[in-house]
Amino acid sequence: NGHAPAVLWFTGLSGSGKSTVANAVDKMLHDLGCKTYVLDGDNVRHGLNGDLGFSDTDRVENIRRIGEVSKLFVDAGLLVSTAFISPFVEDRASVRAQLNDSQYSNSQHSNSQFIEVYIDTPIEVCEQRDPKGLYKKARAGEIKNFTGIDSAYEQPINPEVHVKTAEQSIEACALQVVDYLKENGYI
Ligand code: GGZ
Repeated sequence: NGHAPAVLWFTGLSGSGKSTVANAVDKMLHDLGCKTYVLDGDNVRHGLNGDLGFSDTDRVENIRRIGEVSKLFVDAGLLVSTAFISPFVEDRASVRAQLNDSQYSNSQHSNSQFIEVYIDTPIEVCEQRDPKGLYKKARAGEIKNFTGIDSAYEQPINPEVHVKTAEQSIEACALQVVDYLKENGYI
């Protein structure tokens, strides 16, 4: 039941499907016998990061802390999936560097411990889905600094996995991630 530990770092807009795909991947990995965990808004933004909002500064700190927590789980040997917008290229690069710098001391595996998964869903589709009515509120000016409306989302430049949820099923999206792990010797 060996697998190489790593973080699957899902990034994308609100409503893009990050949590949905991350949870589907997590279930598939769990069924394959991997030790896994999912970090998302529900278990991090309400607890550890309950003091943070959505200013650029707070988002940077949000991602920094999630990077540190991910590293602990990876050190413990898990395949961790994180599902946060993580809108800034620089912050994702920092987490990547942080994970890959520490890997040789703590792991017998040579694979990269940071796998960027871009959940690439057009904003029009996210806005149409609007599961929590947040886009509507942002358009009405009731929520400020909303990603994609009046706060930036910087697309990944060279993600390890590029997933298009508007074009295929959740199952197919999740399989795309699991296949990447298989093809690259993680599982
Ligand atoms: C973006 C916001 C905002 C603003 C509240 N901008 O669809 P959701 O509801 O469940 O996911 C969004 C979540 C984003 O939190 P993250 O921790 O992933 O963001 S970041 O990585 O940028 O720190 C959305 C909700 O919180 N939400 N206000 N202004 N999303």
